[in-house]
Amino acid sequence: MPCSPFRGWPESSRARPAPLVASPYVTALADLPLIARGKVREIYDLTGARPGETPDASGSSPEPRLLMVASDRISTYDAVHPTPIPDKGRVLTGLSVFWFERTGHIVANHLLSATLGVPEHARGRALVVRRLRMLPVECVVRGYITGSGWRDYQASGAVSGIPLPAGLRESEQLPEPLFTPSTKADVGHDEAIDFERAARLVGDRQLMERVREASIELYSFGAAHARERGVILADTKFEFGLDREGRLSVGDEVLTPDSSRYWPAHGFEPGHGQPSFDKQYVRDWATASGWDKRPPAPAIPADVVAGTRARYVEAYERITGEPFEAWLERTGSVSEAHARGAA
Ligand code: Q0N
Repeated sequence: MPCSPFRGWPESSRARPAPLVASPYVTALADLPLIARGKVREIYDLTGARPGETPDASGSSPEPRLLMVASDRISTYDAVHPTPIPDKGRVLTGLSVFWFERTGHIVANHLLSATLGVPEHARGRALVVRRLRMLPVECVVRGYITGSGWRDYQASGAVSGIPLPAGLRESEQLPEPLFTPSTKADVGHDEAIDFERAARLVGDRQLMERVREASIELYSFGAAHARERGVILADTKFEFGLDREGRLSVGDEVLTPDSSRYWPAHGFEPGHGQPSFDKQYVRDWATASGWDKRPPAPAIPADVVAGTRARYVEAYERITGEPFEAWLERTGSVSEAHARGAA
């Protein structure tokens, strides 16, 4: 079978499974065709949901648009907990927009609007984005040696085929940021691949070189900004695609705590694993609870939910330098109670 260089462009909308966690903002979007569902986010098709614009005034077809919705679901150890973290989806969406708006000089992105076209009950947690033809690779950049990169280094002295100096300690900053792509696995874990294999998968080596360059620039920009605000951006993952004109664009979410490892700079110390800025409360509690880290993940107690929510809001405020309330106001966010039709 010939290997298609691109994913995305599903031929038609697929059958919709029931939501993993019943929540008003997810079920209220159920009339839109679902394009993709992740552990935490959903993407819906908005093409054809634009009244009076099909075809548009010029007679050309409207630009294909999607609605990307971030839920309040949280996963630890690859399992989604049944308890939501209030406002987590809005924090992540607000952070993504912060970075999209500041990195356009590095590479184009899929953001169209956080207000126009976003259903009222999803305001703050959803974005209207350009539909892209997604490249079939995950674009990971590592500034510090941790996680699977640390394991690969210990086993082979290299990460993603890139040899590294001997004697690095766990969590240590790397001499320079590394581009360490992986495959997009539909189920299970993504597989680390070297640059040459990523280039073959994408089918265009020059394009892959631009993807690597843009990825490293995005990481370096985000890491420098975060470091000035007391946060270490250890590593991050991007997804790229091509728009209708063939322009390279970054899609998905950018430099959020779900797509990145953020560590508090205070107390950073190489030689062991670092606490996660956002999820450490849940992980510490989960470990102490005796959960064996296999699905199903347990419900999270109220004090751990509150502490975790506060960390997400703190991450937003530290990185953006503005109150989280400002994001909610700018996007016309309504309370969940209001969205549910209560008082
Ligand atoms: C797309 N995925 C995988 C959210 C993240 N702009 C786009 N155009 C076409 N397709 C996609 C995007 C984007 N972003 C990306 N699936 C479709 C990542 N998803 C999984 C579900 O949660």
